Amino acid sequence: MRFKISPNFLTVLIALPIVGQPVCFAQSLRKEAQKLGLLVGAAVDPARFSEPLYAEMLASQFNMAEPENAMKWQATEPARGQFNFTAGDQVVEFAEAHQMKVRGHNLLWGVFNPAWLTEGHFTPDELRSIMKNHIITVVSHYRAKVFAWDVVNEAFDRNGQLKHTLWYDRPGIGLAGQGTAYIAQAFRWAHQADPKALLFYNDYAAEGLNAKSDAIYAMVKDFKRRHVPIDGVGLQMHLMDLNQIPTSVAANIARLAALGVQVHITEMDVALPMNASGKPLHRADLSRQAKIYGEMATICAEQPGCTAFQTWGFTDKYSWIPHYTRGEKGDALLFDANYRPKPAYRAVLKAFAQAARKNPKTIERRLEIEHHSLQ
Ligand code: 9MR
Repeated sequence: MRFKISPNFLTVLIALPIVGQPVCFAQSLRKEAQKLGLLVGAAVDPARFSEPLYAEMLASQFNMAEPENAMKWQATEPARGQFNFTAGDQVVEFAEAHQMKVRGHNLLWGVFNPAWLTEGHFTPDELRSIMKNHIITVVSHYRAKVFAWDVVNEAFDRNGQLKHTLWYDRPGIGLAGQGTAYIAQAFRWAHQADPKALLFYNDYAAEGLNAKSDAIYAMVKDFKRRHVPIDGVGLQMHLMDLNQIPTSVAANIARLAALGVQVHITEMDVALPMNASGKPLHRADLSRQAKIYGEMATICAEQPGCTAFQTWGFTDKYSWIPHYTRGEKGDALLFDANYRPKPAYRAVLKAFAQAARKNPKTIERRLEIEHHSLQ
């Protein structure tokens, strides 16, 4: 199945008013990001590609896509040794048709694994071989198609301690009690399967300086020193409370960049409190949300080491937040449920445009970093 959008379709769509407001394609995040040498992405669900506005917005506004769920363990290895790449391949196909990059997510996570794995009572030796086979098979399948992988997702707790997981110590792959050794092993196997893919560690609540981001920083420093193949850190940026916005994000990005790794903002959303009819409780929150998006986009755009800015979905029609908060929070993304751009969208666009005018050296440096990493 091809998802390419024909130019004729585009023309029709440009002229089409949606709920009284014309869609304006003259502006585009991807055009502005391009000027910065920056990737701007969204988490996507290939099941929505057949929805014309979904596909059109995605292709016109973003130059990167990451499957929200389609490359996770449950999707790719639903039974032991039986791989299914159908949904993930659809993301790659869409991206190729629209000159977008694909970010892979994720190879190893302590939660949301299939029951055959969590309830299999495997020995450490068996788990080690299952993990190796999964990483090598998935990364090999997407070699030269997925340019960057979240190799390990959310391994640290808020105190900077390693979480107790199947992979670490329950029972683990034979490296329990040896700190980040199992993480290093995952990176080595991923690198073996695709030496050119950029390999990331990805986590939430580690955007600013805190115990978790300190632990990640220490791990990256140690990996770099020992030549464990790590290329970047993903800062998820799920902001669930308008009154608790991380500070010192710029300082955290700067210290990671100084170690020689890239930073991607990987899963940004800014949840708003909602009323019982599914509308924001306070209309003014839309501007607060816009301000936060704008500030984070500026921080990323102004640092050469921040090479991608991505949101977790792009339309409020499809987002994990209402489900997760049982309807208490929502409207966390850049486009509303009718695909109309929100103040947050305009804030990000403006942040990119201003950054592009501000410091051409930042852009040059970012392009150098990207070029170097893709050698
Ligand atoms: O948004 C995703 C949701 O649809 C899935 O049910 C869930 C479990 O696979 O994962 C959500 O995405 C998470 C991402 O993979 C890692 N960081 C947190 C994201 C939101 O929970």
